[in-house]
Amino acid sequence: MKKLVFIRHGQSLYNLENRFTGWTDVDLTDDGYNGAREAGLILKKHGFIFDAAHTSVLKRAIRTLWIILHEMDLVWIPVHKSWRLNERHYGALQGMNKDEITERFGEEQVNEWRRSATIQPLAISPEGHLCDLSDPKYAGIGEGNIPLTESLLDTENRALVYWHKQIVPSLKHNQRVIISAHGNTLRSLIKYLDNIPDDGVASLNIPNSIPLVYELDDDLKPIRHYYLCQDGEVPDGAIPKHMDFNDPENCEWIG
Ligand code: DG2
Repeated sequence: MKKLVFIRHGQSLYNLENRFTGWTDVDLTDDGYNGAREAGLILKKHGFIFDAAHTSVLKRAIRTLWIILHEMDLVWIPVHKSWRLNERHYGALQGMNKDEITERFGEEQVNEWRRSATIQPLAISPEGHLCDLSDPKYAGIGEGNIPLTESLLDTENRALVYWHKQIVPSLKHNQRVIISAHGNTLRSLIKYLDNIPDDGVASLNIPNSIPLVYELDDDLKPIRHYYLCQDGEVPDGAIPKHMDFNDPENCEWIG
């Protein structure tokens, strides 16, 4: 059996301020640091060990991973970073307050931008795009690869390139893998792994800093998955019905 742990970064500054983040490179808040620390401690308490780690090039996910590996005394393992694990590019919405945008455009429209699989929010202007290109962390990716906006499916497509090239070989070699990433990157990988149709992911919300454990068979098909959290506490919005997280057969809360 293969083991894979997904973790959405700890609370970021923009999560706290309720702003669309996307590729904006904001850091963790104090709560975000503490959440990451707790995630590391609970993984350690339950005997998890990793052979390889993957993350995005955004500091909220990188720092979350560092803190977890530090708590687990695993800072020596290989850490691979890729823009392909970045959060979904939220286009012109990046930096905007989610409540203010809802007031301006209405709940239905904003929900469509946030949760439909195929809709892209309005694109960022090419000038905003140039900022990304002048950032050394994107120097090698090629202009054509830097998005101006993305739908969830766009995010899924570029994340899956990384999945197949880097993560699948690692899992096939029986490495225990942790992926520290973002709400929408993780939604897209889970959608792929659990074969969820495009219209089935709208209610799938990934909480910050709660390890989500996947056990996979030799063909990397999920056997079961569960959140690992303190005292069986259920994180807000973490139970998408269509994935049967409520089903005791498929869900385990470990205190
Ligand atoms: C959030 C997710 O991403 O936003 O980009 O605003 O995981 O990096 O905090 P994260 C963002 P929603 O899809 O929940 O609107």
